[in-house]
Amino acid sequence: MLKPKQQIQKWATELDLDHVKFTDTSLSADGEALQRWMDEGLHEPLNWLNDHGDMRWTPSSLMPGVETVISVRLHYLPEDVDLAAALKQESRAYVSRYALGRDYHKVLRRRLAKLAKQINQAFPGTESRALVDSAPVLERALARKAGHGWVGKNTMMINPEEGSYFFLGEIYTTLKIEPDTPDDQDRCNDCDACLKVCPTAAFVAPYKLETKRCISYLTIENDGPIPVEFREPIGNRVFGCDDCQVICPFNKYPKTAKLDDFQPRNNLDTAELLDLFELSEEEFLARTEGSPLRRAGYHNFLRNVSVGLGNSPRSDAVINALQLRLSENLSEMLNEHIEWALKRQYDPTRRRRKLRR
Ligand code: B12
Ligand code: SF4
Ligand code: SF4
Repeated sequence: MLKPKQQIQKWATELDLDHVKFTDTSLSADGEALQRWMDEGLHEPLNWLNDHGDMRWTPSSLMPGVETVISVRLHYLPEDVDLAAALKQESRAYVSRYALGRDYHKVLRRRLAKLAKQINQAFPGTESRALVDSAPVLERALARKAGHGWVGKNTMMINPEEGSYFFLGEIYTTLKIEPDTPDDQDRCNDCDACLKVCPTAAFVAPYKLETKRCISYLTIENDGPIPVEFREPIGNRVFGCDDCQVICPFNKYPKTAKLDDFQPRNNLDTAELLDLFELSEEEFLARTEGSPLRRAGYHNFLRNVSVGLGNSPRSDAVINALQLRLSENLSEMLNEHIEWALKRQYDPTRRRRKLRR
């Protein structure tokens, strides 16, 4: 049999995971950085980030006896999908490139659970647990220590050769394995392209993101109205945002997804805003089966598309569709976004605006 590290890497390759690396569990400096970020309130309104005390940066609080963290990278960018071009077609909906195919939680969790089981069986007396976004884990800090790359000014984990379009996942194990060497040299140097491109000015400083301004938060996690100041800058982004990755020079030739699961489904890469806005709840559920878009929920999704329509070129078809939805009176929150969009459609002087700090 191969040595444990090589054996685990072999199994991971058989499971189509892109890269697997190993680290120990000491994260105290990162814990302090996270605490400072939260002390400044930059995590709000995601208050659950602060729910588990030091568990997020102390793996042994989550799983007693853990010796090694196996950090896994899974690339998701579909081949042949356009990036910046889709944002310029204002009648089209832009769905973040990670969300065009199947929900990564399922895709990655299934593979990690299988890998954890293989480890448990091959090394009796050890315990291994698969984690994907489901537990309080500091994924990027672990990935950096394990040698996947560095955390850029856009706060993304970036690999110098393969870019940043990947998900992270982990296995905590009581099996002791020699840690890999970090390769976390900061290669951002004097570049600040990501900080400048952000449509909602979400970076308070390099390496520091203010959650409540990020379009990813505003269109996915946010369960209430989208503050008016962000609606124009959101443009046609109806689910998530990729701008601070698309502009990054390390994503010029990014590694793309091996797995078919991440290929666009139900034409989400080419959908028109109007088509999405006209979906009934049943059609929305059918069209987003197994997709991360389900996470937003029907009403919040229509809220996002209303904002997109308010920013799209003036058209009678758009105005009619907005008026029809308004007459359905689905919710006060949605009505207010539709009224905003109608006002924008009727305003001949409107422009696309980017926020600045
Ligand atoms: C909360 C969250 C968000 C929030 C806040 C984002 C943020 N920048 O923190 C929102 C909703 C805005 C968000 C957006 C997105 N997210 Co998100 N998100 C998370 C989540 C659940 C927690 C992140 C977290 O703890 N943030 C707090 C900050 C402070 O911690 P951190 O980013 O890990 O930074 C650490 C290091 O940078 C380091 N550090 C920073 N400064 C310093 C200074 C010193 C001195 C030291 C020693 C260390 C240090 O310490 C920090 C704490 O350890 C993770 C999953 C997870 N459990 O980790 C996914 C995760 C980070 N998200 C991910 C993705 C894909 C996205 C989006 C691209 C989705 C999209 N397309 O719309 C955007 C990207 C926006 C962006 N530029 O970050 C991926 C990132 C993969 C990658 N290549 O980096 C993750 C890892 C999910 C996954 N399993 O793959 N996300
Ligand atoms: S994902 Fe978009 S909104 Fe969020 S920080 Fe990056 S560029 Fe800004
Ligand atoms: S765009 Fe420039 S500053 Fe931002 S993460 Fe990439 S290299 Fe770093």
